[in-house]
Amino acid sequence: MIDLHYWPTPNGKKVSIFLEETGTPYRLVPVNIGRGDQFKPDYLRLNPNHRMPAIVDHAPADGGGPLSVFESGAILFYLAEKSGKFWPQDLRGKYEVTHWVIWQMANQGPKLGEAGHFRRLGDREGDQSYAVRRFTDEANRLYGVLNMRLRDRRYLAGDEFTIADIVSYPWTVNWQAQGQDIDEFKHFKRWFEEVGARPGVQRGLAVGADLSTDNSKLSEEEQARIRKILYNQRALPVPD
Ligand SMILES: N[C@@H](CCC(=O)N[C@@H](CS)C(=O)NCC(=O)O)C(=O)O
Repeated sequence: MIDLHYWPTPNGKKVSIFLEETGTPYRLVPVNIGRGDQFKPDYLRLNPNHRMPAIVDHAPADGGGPLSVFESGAILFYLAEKSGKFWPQDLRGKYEVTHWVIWQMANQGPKLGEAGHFRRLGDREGDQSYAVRRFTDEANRLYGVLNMRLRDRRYLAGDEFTIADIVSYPWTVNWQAQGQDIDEFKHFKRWFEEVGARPGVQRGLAVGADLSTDNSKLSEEEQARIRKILYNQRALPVPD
C-alpha cells in the first residue's frame, strides 16, 4: 500500500492522477499546508524540504521496510518504474520522457507558480508590476514550448501518454490565473482537452476536493495567517 501525503494543489495532483490512472491502491494522508503541517517533525522526516507531496511505499520492490520518496518528479519516476506504466524503458523512449519530466520540475512548475503568486498578491507588498510581467511572460514562453512540442506529436514524449503528460498537465489547469489565453496555443489546447477528458485524470484532479478552501472567502485575518505560513519562510532552526 502507498501512503500519499497530499494537499490538492498542482504538485499533489500529479501523483493522484498517476495513482488513479493506474488503479494503484493508496491511502490519502492530508498535509494541510495552510495550517503548517509541512513543518511537523514527522513530515520533515519524509520531506526535509517541507513541501508536499511525499509518498511512503509499505511494500517496496526490494522487500525491505517502508520507503519514502519526495519531489513529485521523483515520485512519478518511482511509481512508473514500480508499476511498469507510463514510462517506456527503451533507451530513446526513456529519455524522451525523462527530459520532459525534468523540464516540468525545473521550468514549468516553478515559473507558473511564481506567475500565480505575484498575480494573486496584488499591491499588498508594494508595486509588483515587474515581477508580474516577468513571470507572466515566462509562463507565456513555456506555454509556447509546449505548443511547439505538441505541433507534430500527440503527447509530450510521442504517441504514448506518459508521466511527462501527467507531470505537466495539472499546472496548466489554471491558465487563466497565470494570465494566459490558450486560444493562442492551438496544439497545446488540443492536448489539454484530450488529457483533461481522460477519466483517470479527472478522478486524480478531484482527489481531496473536499479538503481545499477558497482562501478569498476567508476572513482577512485568516488569509493573513495563511500568507504568513506560506510566504514568509526562512531557514528552519537545526535541532540540537
Ligand atoms: N518541487 C516540489 C514542489 C512542491 C511544492 O512546492 N509544494 C507546495 C504546494 S504545490 C507546498 O507544499 N507548499 C507549502 C509551502 O509553501 O510551505 C515538488 O514538485 O514536489
